[in-house]
Amino acid sequence: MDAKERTAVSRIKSTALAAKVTSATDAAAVIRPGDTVAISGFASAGTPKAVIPALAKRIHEVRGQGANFTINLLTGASVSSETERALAEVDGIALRMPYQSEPTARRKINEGRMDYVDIHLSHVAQQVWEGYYGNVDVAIVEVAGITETGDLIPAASIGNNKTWLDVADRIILEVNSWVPSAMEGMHDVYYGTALPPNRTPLNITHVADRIGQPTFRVDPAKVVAVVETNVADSASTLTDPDDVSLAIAGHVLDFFEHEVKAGRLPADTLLPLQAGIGNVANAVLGGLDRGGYRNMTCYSEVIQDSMLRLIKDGAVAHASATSLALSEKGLAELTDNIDFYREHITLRPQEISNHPELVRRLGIIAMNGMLEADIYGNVNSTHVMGTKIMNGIGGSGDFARNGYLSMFLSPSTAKGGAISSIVPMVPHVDHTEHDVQVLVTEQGLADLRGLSPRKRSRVIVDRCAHPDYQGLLHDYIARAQDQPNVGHTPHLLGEAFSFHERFTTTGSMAR
Ligand code: 0RQ
Repeated sequence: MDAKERTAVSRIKSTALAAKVTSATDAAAVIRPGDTVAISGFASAGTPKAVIPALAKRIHEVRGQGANFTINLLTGASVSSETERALAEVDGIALRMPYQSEPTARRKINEGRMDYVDIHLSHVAQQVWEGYYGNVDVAIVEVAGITETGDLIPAASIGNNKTWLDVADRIILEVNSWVPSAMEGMHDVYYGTALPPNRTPLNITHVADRIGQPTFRVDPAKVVAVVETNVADSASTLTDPDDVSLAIAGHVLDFFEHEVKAGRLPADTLLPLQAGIGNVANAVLGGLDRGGYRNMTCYSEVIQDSMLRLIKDGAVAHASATSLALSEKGLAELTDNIDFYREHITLRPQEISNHPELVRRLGIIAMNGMLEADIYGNVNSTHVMGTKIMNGIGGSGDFARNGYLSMFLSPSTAKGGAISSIVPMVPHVDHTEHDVQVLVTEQGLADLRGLSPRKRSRVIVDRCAHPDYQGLLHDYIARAQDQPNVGHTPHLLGEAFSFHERFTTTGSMAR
């Protein structure tokens, strides 16, 4: 098929780019050992489907011949597990940035076999433009189509794609005809971001405001290959809310009612919501229709299934994010009703969806997950026992630091009750006590606003710690406060981490 024939039958309407259609294997061949490769993908949506598996195969073959072949991999956030695993299994990644959640990659990072740089998602574009990661050699970006003039219609996530297309030397496009073409128009790609000292204000004062254009620009001269695919995004897995997540959601909803009564949140609409990814966040959002709220908004980085239902019911008027991280059921709901959802959803580059200026201006209610919090409100979201990375900070810091309300949610225990999520001192700090206003577990909600450290410690243990651990924690607080030269934030520094050691030696912190 020549380029002209192809534009008639495929989603590639530009003859110049249709002439560059090739196989995934040939496209992968343009990637060289040592290259920095920036790919599309944010949560489960928009990861390139064909070229990375072909690259992993090539790396495996090259390894078999005794040569080394690694790349540095930059993404939006986590990408589909299959993709991350394919490269990690062949030891193909030398450096990874910024967020991952795939077990093989996680193991290699924790074994010291893969470098990992964990940064705020809103920082990625700026740091790459500034050259912190060196030259970006190749970008592989999934799109939904190419227009006659050569502009690119984004797929189900935007992430850092605009930046990758701007900065990469060589570009591979994957045109995925599985993405509903009616998604066109849902995206708002902003081209005005500049580096200091030339940065100007972002003109978004309401969640639905648009400041950009629906497509990406690309320099056709940089496009070295175009690959056609027809593959579904891997679906996010969601389980039905369990008793713990429902209890957490219940405390959050009671708190919202309380804040409305106190005149600190608008009665009908609250303020724009941001919720992390996962079952707890999904349960909290899913429970919101209980409150009778109408025309709420959401300014977040991912849209999960529960958001679609809230939009359909009229509880949410508009949701802005950078990715549609939906389950199989959610994907079907979206694609079956895409004309409706296009009017209520805006997808933006992640430096805009997570922008501190906008999070502060819009007055976001930020709700994120955590591994553990300490008795003063410092939060560890990323490092188990202070050393082993779980996923990464993701966008949680972008929202928590700048939100109108900053909430962290978690079950009160992990590993079947063997670990307390409330500890004397977190062994790794992602969110400091200054950025954490509310902690919630299934046990209750601790409102830390306006409280001194000593008062915070009592409220956190009384409201959020599991009863099995309350005695131990109160004992710690009492002994810490009962020292000479006790200080503003009492601690028994020699003992603070034995809470964790107790777990490693006995198998349970409760024993
Ligand atoms: O591991 O499944 O092997 O048992 O951590 O814990 O309770 O299922 O909760 O899925 O919401 O994840 C902080 C990791 C929570 C997540 C974190 C173990 C636990 C389980 C997961 P198993 P849960 P979640 C938007 C915002 C940072 C990024 C962020 C996260 C596993 O919320 O990555 O917020 N946050 N992004 O057993 C040892 C503890 C533990 C523990 C839990 N105290 N000690 N293990 N676990 N607590 C999203 C994006 O940016 C894309």
